Amino acid sequence: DEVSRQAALLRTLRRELMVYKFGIDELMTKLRILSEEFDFANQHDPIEHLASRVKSPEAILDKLARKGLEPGIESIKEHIEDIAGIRVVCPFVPDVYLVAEMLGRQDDVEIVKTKDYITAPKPNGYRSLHLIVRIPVFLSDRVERVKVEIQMRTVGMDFWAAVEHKLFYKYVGTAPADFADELRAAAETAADLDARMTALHQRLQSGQS
Ligand code: 0O2
Repeated sequence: DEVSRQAALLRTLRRELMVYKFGIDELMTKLRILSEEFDFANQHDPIEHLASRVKSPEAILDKLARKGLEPGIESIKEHIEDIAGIRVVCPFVPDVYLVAEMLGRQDDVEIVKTKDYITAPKPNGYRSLHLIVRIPVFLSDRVERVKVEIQMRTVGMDFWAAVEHKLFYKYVGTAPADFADELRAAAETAADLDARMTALHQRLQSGQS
């Protein structure tokens, strides 16, 4: 019946999720190496901090339902692209593109999809560069290529996204109309701050003061 089918799917999912965690482990090592080595070579660390998470089975099933898809392991693997998620927070906007480029140059990293919400912010003001990458994970008896979503943004964008997520992202019902305007204006203030900090950084780097 429906209940035992759901329980069986959750069991399969928990086993599969382990491999997604390994995908995260592989990519986190790559990102840490880029951070440390770029800093050594250029006296600038392009990564402020890193975070990661594997989406919970419950959240995966919720997202599947939101997309109107039938529950099943194949459908999950195909349609839920952020089961494994990494967040890369950078000091400056150019660092976001630099890290994305350095990662994309690696032979074993396949960039499946890029969504540039920095160049084209979402209507609510959300900014980030999203990459869906595929990375091989070498298991005892096979190689699995797992998809990982990497969200890359500046500290300013991260501040806005973290607070907005708490307030509204999964808000059910309609928030007052001026909330949306206020939120978008706040995102623009954060972007302005990013631009000012980037300009200061570039002046320092070019030796002017
Ligand atoms: P959660 O709770 O963060 O995990 P797709 O995956 O391409 O079918 P989706 O999910 O709309 O469609 O893709 P998109 O736009 O790339 O967004 C994926 C993730 O980006 C979201 O995951 C959020 O983490 C983040 N995100 C996207 N838009 C916003 C936003 O407006 N505000 C904030 N704070 N975060 C956002 P989840 O699973 O939707 O949510």
